[in-house]
Amino acid sequence: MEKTFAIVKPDAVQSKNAGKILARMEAEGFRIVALKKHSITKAEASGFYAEHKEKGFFSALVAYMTSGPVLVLVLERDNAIAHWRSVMGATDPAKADAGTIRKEFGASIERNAVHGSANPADAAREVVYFFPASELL
Ligand code: 3AN
Repeated sequence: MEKTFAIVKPDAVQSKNAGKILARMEAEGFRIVALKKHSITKAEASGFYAEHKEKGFFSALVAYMTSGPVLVLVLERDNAIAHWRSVMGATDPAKADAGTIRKEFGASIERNAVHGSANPADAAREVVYFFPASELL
C-alpha cells in the first residue's frame, strides 16, 4: 500500500464539485486516510510550491491557492501516486484525457481542480506539510 497527498483546489470547492471528486477517489479504490477543509496561507502556498518560485506563474498560483478554502487529503491504495495522477489527468485540462478529473472539472492550467503528489519523495513531504501523524487514521 502506498500513500499520496491530494488537494481539492479552491475552484472545485467553490463550484461544489468537491463531493463528486471525493466519490471518484473512493470509486477508484482509494482509502481516505486523512481529510480536512483548510484555508492555505500565503506562506504555506509559497513553501508548498517552492520548486516553482522562479516561474512566471508563481505569484498567480499562490494567489489562487489562497483565494478560498481547499480540501487536503491523504489517500491510500496500491500504486497510489501514479494512479491518482492518471485519474487527475494532465496539468492543462485542455490536454487532459476524457474521463479525467481535470478534463471534467478543471477550468484552466492554473485552476485545474486537483493536486496530486508527483513522486514518493514529494508525497512524504506533502503529507507532513499538512498533517501531523496523529491525523493519519
Ligand atoms: P501538477 O500539479 O500537474 O503536478 P506542476 O507541479 O507542474 O503540475 O504545477 C503545479 C501547479 O502549478 C499546477 N497544478 C497548476 O495549478 C500550476 N501551473 C503549472 N503550470 C502552469 C502554467 N504554465 N501556468 C499557470 N499555472 C501553472
